[in-house]
Amino acid sequence: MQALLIVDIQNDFLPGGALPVPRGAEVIDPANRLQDAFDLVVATQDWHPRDHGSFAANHPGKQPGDIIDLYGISQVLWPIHCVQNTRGAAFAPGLRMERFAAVFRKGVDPTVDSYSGFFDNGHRRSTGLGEYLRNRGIEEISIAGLTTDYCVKFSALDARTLGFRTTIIEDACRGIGLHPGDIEAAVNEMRAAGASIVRTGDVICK
Ligand code: VGL
Ligand code: ZN
Repeated sequence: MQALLIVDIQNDFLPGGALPVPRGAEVIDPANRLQDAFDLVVATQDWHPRDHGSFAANHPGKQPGDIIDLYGISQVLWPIHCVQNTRGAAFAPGLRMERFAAVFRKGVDPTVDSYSGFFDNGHRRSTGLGEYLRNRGIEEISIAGLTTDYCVKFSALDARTLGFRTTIIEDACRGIGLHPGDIEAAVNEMRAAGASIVRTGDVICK
């Protein structure tokens, strides 16, 4: 049984949003077309309280891109984004949602960020995603969405650690690229962890 994991295709990560990902909107079409090739479709949603510790605005004197120690974990600071129940946190208009069997929200705890859809960055709390997929007989997870160098990457690494076969559909993902080379390095890291890197055309016959 194979699942498609759609990561954080939300307004704030698209052009015009609070933390826009270059060419982020280009993932919507492949994410839509991929869904029917899978037994199960699940999504993650970045879902922060307004006082979240990953927001630069909550640390006087700090700017987005700065790195701080957040309760013992290194944290990149971001613009305020994906605040619960705001338009920025909503899924992109145009994203097919009728096949979403479940949505896993993450980044809810103000004291710790959660790039992975499976665990917070301290690996202390599970979102329930791994157990959910395991209980439904899923052995392989394919990932599409945002962002290649953060939430896609950390979700893929956790999927590998949990023992799932893991595939990244590279053209259905886009990265932030805070520093030159970040996106390529993320792809290499996922590959080194045992993830397969494929393209949409390898998954669906058009
Ligand atoms: C993400 C930065 C902050 C992501 C979420 O979805 O990759 N990146 N929050
Ligand atoms: Zn976030």
